[in-house]
Amino acid sequence: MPQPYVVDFTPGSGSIPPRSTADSDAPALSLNGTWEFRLDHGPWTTLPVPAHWQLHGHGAPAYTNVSYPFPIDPPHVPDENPTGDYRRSFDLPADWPTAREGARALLRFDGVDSCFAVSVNGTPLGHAKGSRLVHEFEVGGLLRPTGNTVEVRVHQWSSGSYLEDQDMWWLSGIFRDVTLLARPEAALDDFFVHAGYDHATGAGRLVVETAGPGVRLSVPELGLHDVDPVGPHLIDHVEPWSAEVPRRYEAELRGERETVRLRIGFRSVAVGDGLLTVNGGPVTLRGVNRHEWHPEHGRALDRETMLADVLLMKRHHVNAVRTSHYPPHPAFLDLCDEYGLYVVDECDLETHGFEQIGWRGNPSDDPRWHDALLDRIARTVERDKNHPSVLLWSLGNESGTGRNLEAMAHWCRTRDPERPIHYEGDRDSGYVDVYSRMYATHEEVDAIGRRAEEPTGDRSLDPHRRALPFVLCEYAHAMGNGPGGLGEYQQLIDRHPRVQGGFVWEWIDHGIARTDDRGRRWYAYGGDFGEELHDGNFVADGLLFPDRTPSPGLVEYAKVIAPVRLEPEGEGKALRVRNDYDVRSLAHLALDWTLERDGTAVARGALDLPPLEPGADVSLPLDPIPRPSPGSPGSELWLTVSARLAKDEPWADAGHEVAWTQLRLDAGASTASTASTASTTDPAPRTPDPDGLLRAVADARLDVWRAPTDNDRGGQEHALARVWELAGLHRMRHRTVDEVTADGVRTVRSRVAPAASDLGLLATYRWHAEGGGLRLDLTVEPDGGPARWGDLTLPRLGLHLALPDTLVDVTWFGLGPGESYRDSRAAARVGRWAMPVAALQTPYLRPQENGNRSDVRWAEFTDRHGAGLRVETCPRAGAATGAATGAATFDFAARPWTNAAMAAARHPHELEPDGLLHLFLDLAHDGLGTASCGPGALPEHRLHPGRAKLSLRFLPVRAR
Ligand code: IPT
Repeated sequence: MPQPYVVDFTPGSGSIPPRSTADSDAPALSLNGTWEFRLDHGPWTTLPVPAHWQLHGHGAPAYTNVSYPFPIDPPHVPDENPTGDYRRSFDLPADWPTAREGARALLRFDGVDSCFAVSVNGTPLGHAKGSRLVHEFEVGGLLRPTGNTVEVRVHQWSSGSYLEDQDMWWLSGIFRDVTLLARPEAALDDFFVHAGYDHATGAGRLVVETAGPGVRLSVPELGLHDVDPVGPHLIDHVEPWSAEVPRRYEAELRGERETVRLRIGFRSVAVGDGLLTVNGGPVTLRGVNRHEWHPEHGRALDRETMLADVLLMKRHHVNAVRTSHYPPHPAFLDLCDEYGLYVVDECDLETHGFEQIGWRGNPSDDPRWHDALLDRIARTVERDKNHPSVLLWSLGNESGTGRNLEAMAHWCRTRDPERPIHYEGDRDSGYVDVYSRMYATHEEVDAIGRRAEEPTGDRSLDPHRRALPFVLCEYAHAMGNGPGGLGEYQQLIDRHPRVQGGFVWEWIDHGIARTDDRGRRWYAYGGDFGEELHDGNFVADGLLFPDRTPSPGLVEYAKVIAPVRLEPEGEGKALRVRNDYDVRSLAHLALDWTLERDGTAVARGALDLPPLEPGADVSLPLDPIPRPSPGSPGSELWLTVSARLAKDEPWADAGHEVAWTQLRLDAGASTASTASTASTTDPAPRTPDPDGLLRAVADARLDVWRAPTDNDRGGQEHALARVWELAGLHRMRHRTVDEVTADGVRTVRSRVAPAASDLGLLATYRWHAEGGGLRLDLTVEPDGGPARWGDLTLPRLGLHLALPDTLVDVTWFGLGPGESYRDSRAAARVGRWAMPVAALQTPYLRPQENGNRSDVRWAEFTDRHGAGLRVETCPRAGAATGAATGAATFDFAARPWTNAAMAAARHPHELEPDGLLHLFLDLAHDGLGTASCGPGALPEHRLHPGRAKLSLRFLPVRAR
């Protein structure tokens, strides 16, 4: 039987009421470090604090998304309830104020998962639940100068676990800081800074509520010296705080025995006239959902990791964070204040698993849980109320609806009327100030933008909800390859003032770092620890890989949300520049340009950029840029214009690129290259034998399948991957219909089709010698016409070639340098790129289609001597133009394993090169979409079979 406190409905007992974090000069003693530890009354050992015991060899991590990993039997938990005993001793520093001097002391826990009891020197202090919430206990009278002992008993499961069903690893222990805080007599225990900004007058209004008597406030920069904190202090002119210009004023609150340092940001948040405004102006949230994650330390993050997140966000133009789904480590909010990020601070609350039983018994609507829920929101708001970065309070995530949520909203509104309230789970939005949805389709977002959405369930709430501003608290599920369709969401955000942006799900893959017996590092996901119930790699759905390398999805997002738009106009004679910042002018940016002939820079320069105000745009003539004489036929001249930081910013160095665009200056010329770089000066070919290569080329076969992406696998029984598999697209057979050679042209007609189906594609390959190599003209058409295929799309349409694996490098002219797909290619730019084949691969945590390069004019695959194969597009006599699949460019991917091997592997390190270089030369792909959680690819990005043509020339490349 568990101790009663583990499974009662209370939030705990014995702790002091929640209060603000403070940067105080009162003595503090960190109790982080090595503690004695034992699990389940086993032998004593040691464990670091902060940490999760499962990541230090005690028990194992487990991942479930929605499902509770224990029976839904609230408030009870199973008998198997891992319990960790922690203890350590400590001495007080010499200058520690003694209880005789009237000083108190508090023992502060910033995060303990999920329930704990604490005692000092043998005296119990109390117990608490609320894993990501602060709990502080009075210990003053119990302390002695030396030889103090603190003991903490932590339970993995508790009644609190029912309130903490977030989509993440179940990890236990003291995972945030433990600190002993001296509290002098008449301490400044709590304070509430209200620093409003009046955008009409530019004035600031400052009120600081404090608990202690005789407290004085100083804000030297504003001429306030030792004033009564409550004021109100009206300051004629202040510079407001915003994510774009996070201006803060240094201040001090001075009590008799304690001084607290404040950094005040003046800003006002409001919802009015259907818009969410900061400092009087509407904001566009370019956000991400951030779970705290480190591949080795789980949710025990150090400041460097938090800073790394903030810097990466700022460098990728992210301006808002939803702290999904719990208050973050307090230091993270300091960084958001300092560097400038808007925060939706979310309460540590999720009861999602109740959805699986029709929300029966949901704590959100059960009066027995009232106090626990109210305690959670109070701990959230009280701790974080003094951060200018916090714009909205969020009641929690996926907790259904109910009276307790309503009571939380009411409490919040009373305690802090200056911040609007967010909660997505109550669709009717009766007690919130912002209408929020997750994974809404483009169509629905458009309807909401027009205020033409479906009415509320309870019709009486409709006028309220319809008048609210809208945010997508989650969208564009960044799982695996994708998300597709970001650009189209951004167009809706740009078009509709009501749609004030969104938060991509999510910031980082929660992969757990492991090393295999060959010393290779890999990242574990659900199921890798033998969990009986788990949700696989659904925990790996971030814009960053676990090691914080940006994924192609983040690079795409950065391009799509760039706060400056550069658009060529007037047939390339001018450039339209638009300032999409909310408050910042463009004075901090500089424009430069580069002219490239076939990917090689031929000229560079700078352009004057006027300091445009937010929302303003201007057309800049491009005449200062020289137009070199036309190149050889088929060559391409591209202009790239970039807006870069003119000076260092706290989050990036001068020169950091904020926005860019490209335009072709000799447009109209054929995109096909005839100027082969294939050198013919060296008559003695080195490896590989060029004729052998051309023979391998001649075995090229039509290929339509791709290793399913996580998005292809999404959507359960309607998952595309399943539909394609049922149709047999992964097991196409080839039947040669006929083969004729006439006038030097070998024509092979083939029918490509899966077993047990009468669906098929007719492929006609026409091969002939041309320019020292081989030319292929391929035509594909659906047997019996496209109608036979109904709704069925093709994963991709192209060729598969098996080449020797001695080809290890690739150089190409086309979109790059990263991968791109038809609905995720905004970030790719035209250029000449080179990298090893290994670097073409994107290591999604579960192997899947990746690494595609689009709009390629030519590509060379070479061995370490520089010899190999060149593939180029070539003009097709009487080529049909205009058809989506009749393009004069191709896509390619190259990898040392097959698509089937990729689809079968569970982790990238399991993939073994099979001795060949598999080259995929494609006409088109089905879009990526975001169906792993959300809508699939938009109709215009689907690949329906139709008549398609591809003309390629294959040439040997000889070693230089
Ligand atoms: C949504 C959750 O809010 C989030 O925590 C995460 O699980 C996400 O999905 C998917 O990764 S809930 C979903 C049922 C829409």
